[in-house]
Amino acid sequence: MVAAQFNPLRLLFASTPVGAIGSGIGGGVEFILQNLAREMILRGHKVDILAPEGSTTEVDCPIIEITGELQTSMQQLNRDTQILIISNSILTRMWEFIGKEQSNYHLIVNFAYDWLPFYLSPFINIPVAHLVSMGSLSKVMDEILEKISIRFPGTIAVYTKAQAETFPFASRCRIVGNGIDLKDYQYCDKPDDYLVWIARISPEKGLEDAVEAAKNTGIPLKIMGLLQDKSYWESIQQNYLDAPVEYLGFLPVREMQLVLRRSRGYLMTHRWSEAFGMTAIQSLACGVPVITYDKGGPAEIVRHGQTGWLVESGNVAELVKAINNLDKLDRLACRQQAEAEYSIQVYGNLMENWFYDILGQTSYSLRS
Ligand code: HBI
Repeated sequence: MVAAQFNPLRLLFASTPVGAIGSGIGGGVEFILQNLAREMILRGHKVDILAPEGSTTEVDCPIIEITGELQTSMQQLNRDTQILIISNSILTRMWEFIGKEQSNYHLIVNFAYDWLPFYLSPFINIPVAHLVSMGSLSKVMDEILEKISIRFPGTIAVYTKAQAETFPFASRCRIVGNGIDLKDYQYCDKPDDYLVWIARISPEKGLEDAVEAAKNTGIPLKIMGLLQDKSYWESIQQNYLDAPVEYLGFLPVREMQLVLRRSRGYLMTHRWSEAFGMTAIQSLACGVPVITYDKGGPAEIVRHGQTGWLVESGNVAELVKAINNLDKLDRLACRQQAEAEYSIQVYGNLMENWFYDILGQTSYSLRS
């Protein structure tokens, strides 16, 4: 039994090199990494976190901080992107650390969507589990991901089927979903009269559609999230001067959920194929129905007509119709779906099983 052999697991979580944990630049990955670390520690495993300098977490485990330059976000690049090895790179330093210290761990869990961790996997003597945080973005990344999916079967995990299907090796992706600690979210059955939009304020998140819907319905919209693209936000404010919108900033989860839980509905208006949509399960956990464009991960999470509405992508008129039908949805069903499918316990089991499956594979004992 593999579990006995590796109990407790000694895990190294290699975070995203685009931003310190707590900065918000790493989006959902910052949040998932901390949730998973906390859950693994609760289960008796040892977790070290390897992350850019200045990272802070609420998890009681060592953070190994790496100094240097942050990696450029893959989201700003395109399909023909070349691989950027920058000078004084945090990413290369993270993997130099791994090369030196790998014998202290049973398993590396890589959260970075970068070429280097995948390229180096065959040269590391212990298994690397890759949690891929986005769909297909570039040819060169697809190539290295495909290579690892063949060389080390079962070591690439994604959040959703929709995300897997953006890759040519979809059938070789393990689908692990996501999970949140439901204790952090209080169910609310009597909402106030406003809507919420929660994401990094950046063009691929389609904020203008939600603002237009707020203007059309006259229902106030509270906006939360990292203000990543200031000119984009300014152009929205210029184009929708009289829209009833309010930007509350990038709030920690505790404060964010206090605003989220009292809303009538949560609008997801993403332009790109969102791999998962952490905020969708946070919303369900509060009993808040989700209105989302019918693409990517959120469309797999929301049960149309029960815990939210799926709307044709970019169709603001449909968005408005869905908002006017929010009262047809059952808020308790939203909370119950989060409890059944997205609790940290369910997620912890999925991830622990994934780790043990990787460790149980003989391919590692035959590693060159
Ligand atoms: N870009 N280069 C790079 N590496 C990452 O790990 C990365 C990224 N862009 C966004 C991102 N990770 C996370 O915000 C994902 O959750 C989207």
